[in-house]
Amino acid sequence: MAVSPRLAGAHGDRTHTHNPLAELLALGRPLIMGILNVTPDSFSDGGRFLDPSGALDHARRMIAEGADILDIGAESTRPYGGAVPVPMEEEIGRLTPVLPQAVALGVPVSIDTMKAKVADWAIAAGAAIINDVWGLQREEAMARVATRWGVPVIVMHNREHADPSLDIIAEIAEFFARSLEIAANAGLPRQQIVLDPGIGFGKTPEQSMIAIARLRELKSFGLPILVGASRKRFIARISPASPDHRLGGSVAAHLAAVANGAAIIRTHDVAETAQALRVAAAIEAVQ
Ligand code: HH2
Repeated sequence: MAVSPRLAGAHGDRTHTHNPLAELLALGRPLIMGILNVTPDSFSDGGRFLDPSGALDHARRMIAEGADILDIGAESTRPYGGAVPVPMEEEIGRLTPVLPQAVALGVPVSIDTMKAKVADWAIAAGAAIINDVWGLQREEAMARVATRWGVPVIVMHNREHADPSLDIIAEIAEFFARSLEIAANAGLPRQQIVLDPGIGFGKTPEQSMIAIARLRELKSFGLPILVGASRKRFIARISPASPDHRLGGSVAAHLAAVANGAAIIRTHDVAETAQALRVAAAIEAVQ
């Protein structure tokens, strides 16, 4: 269901007046965030939506298929390394012909960026959510940008290198606690935060699976949880397949995540994910 994104102007005097994410979460069903990568090098769809009209067609298709939120990124994070850093001007240059037009489609847009200045630009252009794959811990200014605009932030767990000896749930919980402290110090209300265990980021394939299997333990923060397992490599460890052929594994992982308390699913494959979530919910409802 589309909830009209608010329109804020330049920051300072005019900030977001309501939180469209909170409205969506209040629907009481898992939400779907559709991925729109305007990058040449994303791990599964790099280069496919660099052309702005192709990107917007894809955005429209995802909304028609049931996306509640669009997550737009213009710099690959390549969870398994090899991402090419993109200068801020280039990241904004890729977003300029796509993001404002995507906002006009009527579902909340989240900006997937590690740079506070890009987040600031994107919110001024109409984005309603910040998605930070370094959980406010890479750039100090990120939390301040979110506070100034009054927008929600997705705080994702990340680390430079996987360490198989770690209790990954304890590590993620410690990371979240640090992010929440940063948010509090910046004056960002706790209820504006969504937590994400960061499937595939700084984790062994087994740790990615543990993060989904023990997701409930992260509910102790009392905040909504987002899971993005779409096409990720741990799937191929169990059932070898190229990223384009990991739909079954992605759906299985996302159903497990929702069963364990995830409120938002970040996916490349909106139609199939929406169908799977609806069928799982319908079966649950007739018990
Ligand atoms: N995964 C990716 C990117 N951003 N954001 C959140 N909150 N959670 C995730 O799991 C997540 C994310 C990686 O996937 P993708 O966007 O397809 O690849 P790339 O970063 O190479 O563009």
